[in-house]
Amino acid sequence: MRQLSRAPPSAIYAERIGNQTTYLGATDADEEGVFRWVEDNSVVSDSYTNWVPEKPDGGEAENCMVMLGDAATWEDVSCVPEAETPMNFVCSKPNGTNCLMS
Ligand SMILES: [Ca+2]
Repeated sequence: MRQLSRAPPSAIYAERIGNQTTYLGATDADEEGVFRWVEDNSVVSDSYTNWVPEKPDGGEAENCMVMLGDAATWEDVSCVPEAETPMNFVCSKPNGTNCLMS
């Protein structure tokens, strides 16, 4: 998953994902209220953040961080998307390699 250490290049995200809500790869499932990147378990608030004001606020029912396509801000949502609205995701990879999913 894509770990953000700075503001995302908005033009690239806008081109690739448009206006769709996208899973960024951070969760507070292990410790409520402390979002960590799945890539290396580092705490999100130790780097760049862009939460919607008053977010995250979903408690134990919302443990996955998403970026809202229209504003590139973040919210906490359920990690189990509804079947009719599958979740998009962003990942990064070195040139010449495949993007691994787990
Ligand atoms: Ca939570």
